Amino acid sequence: MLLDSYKIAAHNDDLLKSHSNKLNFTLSEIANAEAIIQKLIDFQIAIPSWALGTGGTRFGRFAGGGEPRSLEEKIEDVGLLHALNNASGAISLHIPWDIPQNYNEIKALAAQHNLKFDAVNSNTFQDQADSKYSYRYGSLQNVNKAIRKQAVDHNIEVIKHGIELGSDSLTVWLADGSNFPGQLNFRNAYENTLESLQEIYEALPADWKLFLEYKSAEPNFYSTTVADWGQSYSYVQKLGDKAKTLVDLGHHLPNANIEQIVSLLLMENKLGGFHFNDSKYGDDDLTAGALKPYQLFLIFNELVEGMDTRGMNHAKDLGWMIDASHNIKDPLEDLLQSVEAIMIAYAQALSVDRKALVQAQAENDVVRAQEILQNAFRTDVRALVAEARLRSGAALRPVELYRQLNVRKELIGERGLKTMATGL
Ligand code: AOS
Ligand code: ZN
Ligand code: ZN
Ligand code: ZN
Repeated sequence: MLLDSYKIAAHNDDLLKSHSNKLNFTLSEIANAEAIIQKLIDFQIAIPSWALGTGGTRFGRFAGGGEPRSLEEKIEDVGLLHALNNASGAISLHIPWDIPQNYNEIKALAAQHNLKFDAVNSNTFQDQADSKYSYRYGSLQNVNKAIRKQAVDHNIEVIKHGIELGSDSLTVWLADGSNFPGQLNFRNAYENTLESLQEIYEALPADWKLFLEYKSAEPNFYSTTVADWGQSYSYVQKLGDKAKTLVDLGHHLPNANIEQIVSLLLMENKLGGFHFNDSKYGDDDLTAGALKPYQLFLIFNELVEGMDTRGMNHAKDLGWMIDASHNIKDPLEDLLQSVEAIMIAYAQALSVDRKALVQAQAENDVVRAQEILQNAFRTDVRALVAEARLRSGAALRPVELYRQLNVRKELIGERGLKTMATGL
């Protein structure tokens, strides 16, 4: 299904008056509001192909209706999101869940929806039907060289798909680790992983990046071979300039200071990008900003400060992606909410009175520093985010319009009630 731009315009017309009132008030509150709106228009967040279907847990999965059944339908779903918010202009594929059959057709379909291909993801955490060896005891870390080679070859295969589609980064997330003390020799596991990553790194085109994601636990519960930012940093440091660390917000031990990690990685020029989501306990993959919006704001505060200091391009120099999916909400509504929360945090961070903050820090004025940050966090910037959408032809209220247009019902009509997206 394609969204009629006329319907978006009609929706905006209906809301225009109340929007203008809010916007005018916000403009009077925030000094650099115009610059913020422009940055929001440019900002895009990639949608992971695996978030378009209802996620499950190890206990079960409750599929929603009208889920995409093919790569083509996943692209159409992201196209819908992008039409509604003009901020989801890229899709991230996971191989082999999303193997393209015909590159030209897939590229043409994506172009029709104004979508680019973000990072391609490899999968060595599941055994594939046609693979010779099992990853039961790990992939890039495996004690068996032949198994490591199979995993390396898969990653190189993924890079090739990415090249065909015009992607320019590979995200590697490893489930590798151990479940019991004594199962692994940590040093050997590290060295094997490093050697395998080096082989993958050598296959990267010159203008590509390799993102190495870390995760504290799950599916292994005693050790993970790339368990935290320091371990990822140690690998990417050895690999070379094209290798960077990827921060998934749900992959930390409880109460980790993620904003400080982000600041340090950025300073070291080793921050690759993000998998945004929210969590209370672990890798919960809940909607971004659903639980800890202040943390999300503080992360963006470090990003804006660090990127501006380094003269980086906010829209292009990091990989912005969502990695969220769970088994309750309509996935498309959930993704619209995540994008909105990320844009709000970004806009708030852009509105921080940075000069005043620098001064407060220099004077050790702790109270003032907190006032400055919380003032930005508590100022309602939703009208700026909505204005960015309005100016780029998207909807003032994406979730509301999605419901008004009965998009899910239409999708169920097209695809059926009992569909199951490929993925987890
Ligand atoms: C897994 O926990 C990671 O977040 C990865 O990014 C993974 O590839 C993705 O979530 C799909 O399972
Ligand atoms: Zn992730
Ligand atoms: Zn995860
Ligand atoms: Zn996650």
